[in-house]
Amino acid sequence: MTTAPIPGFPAGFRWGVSTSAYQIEGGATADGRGPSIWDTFAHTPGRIIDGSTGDVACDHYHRHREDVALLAGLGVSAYRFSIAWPRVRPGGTGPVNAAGLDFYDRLIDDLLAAGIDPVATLFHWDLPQPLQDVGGWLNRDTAAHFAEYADVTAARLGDRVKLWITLNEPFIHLSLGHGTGEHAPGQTLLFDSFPAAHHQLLGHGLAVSALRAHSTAPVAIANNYSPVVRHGDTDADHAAAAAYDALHNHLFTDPLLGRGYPDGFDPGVVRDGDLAVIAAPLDVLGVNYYNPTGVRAPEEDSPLPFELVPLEGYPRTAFDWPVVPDGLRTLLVGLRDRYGDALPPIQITEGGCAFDDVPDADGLVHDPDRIGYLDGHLRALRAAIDEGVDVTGYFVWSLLDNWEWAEGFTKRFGLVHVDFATGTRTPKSSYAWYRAQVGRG
Ligand code: PNW
Repeated sequence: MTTAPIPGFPAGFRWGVSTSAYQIEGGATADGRGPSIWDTFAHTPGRIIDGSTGDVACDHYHRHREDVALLAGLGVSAYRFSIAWPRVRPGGTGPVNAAGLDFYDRLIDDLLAAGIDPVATLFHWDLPQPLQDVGGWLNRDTAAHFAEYADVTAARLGDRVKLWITLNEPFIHLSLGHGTGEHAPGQTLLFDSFPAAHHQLLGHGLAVSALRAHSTAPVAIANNYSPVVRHGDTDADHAAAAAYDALHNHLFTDPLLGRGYPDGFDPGVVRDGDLAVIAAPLDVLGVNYYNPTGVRAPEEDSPLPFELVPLEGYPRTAFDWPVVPDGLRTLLVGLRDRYGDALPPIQITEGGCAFDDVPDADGLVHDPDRIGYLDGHLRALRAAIDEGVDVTGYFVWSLLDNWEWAEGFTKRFGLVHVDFATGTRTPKSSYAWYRAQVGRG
């Protein structure tokens, strides 16, 4: 499948790709890195579908020059990666590990030499295990430790990072990590997990000040959003859809944009002054979008105030996620309508899909479904921009096939195929397609 580049994106629009530390780096014990909650979780039998770990992953820690060359060949103007807190401060508190910062220092210099803006996420779910041992994000102290880590990181890298992202998808870290347990740290607290929402947000707000003390680069947070598709029309269905919408789409964004927590969702651990810290002005809102969510009223004995239902009638990815490009447009228009002037400019910090990509006899990897996915979502994004939503960038998840959390190596999201036995990288046909889209032919 070939489709022509989609015209009409604003001048200076930022085209990028995203990755995260634990999913690509490997080098789990290299140069003083300590364990994170994901090392612990992945090494616990039964947690990861294929029994794999991120010990080696894409071995990006040792192959980052090759990966920067792939980025340069792709022609993107920005690369979003994450910094591993357990490399920078392995104990979570205590001594800083200079060798950990050295790695990101080199990566950033290599990116700048290739003309690529470094976009750095500080927390993509890899909490240092010693902090989990004293309660993790359920412990208010973790917010202060996160700000200390932001401070030392920005002091070293803040002169060259072009956009900071504090947290990646605090809702997914809350819900899958602390609510239902499919992700690290594997807690199943359901609504009792809410202190971990507040403490992530507090950590974000404290980190914003730390970043601004060392860096003039703009500051963002990357939230996951999923437009709600209500099933059924009873009062109970309407209430369930509203509850899920508040949880997934408003719980983090309302306090960030100065509205406090949604009604009925107070985390119970908010102290005087916290909401002002959390509402520190943001320069950019990062939006990660994969799919909408179908919701209806729960069964009577359900512990949750909603039931999630699969959306029928759409193509599906290898993750079984429905492909609904227009959901991106409705999401963006909905954010603009809800938050109005309080909404900062948006960058789409993740979008992408998993398919079962395999090299053919000639070693080429054809992924027409991914091209179709990206083409559809970029057209929906254009439509949202045409409707007046201020969107200034788009990042594909992901540069590389990588270690997809609880799915291990079984879900391939990359524009570049990775042979996990050898580490060999092979650009897929979507890589050439995206290069044309970003304007490098
Ligand atoms: C995001 N869900 O995670 C993450 O930011 C990436 O690290 C990840 O690889 C990517 O999306 C693909 O999964 C999500 O269940 C994990 O709705 C789960 C969900 C959404 C996003």
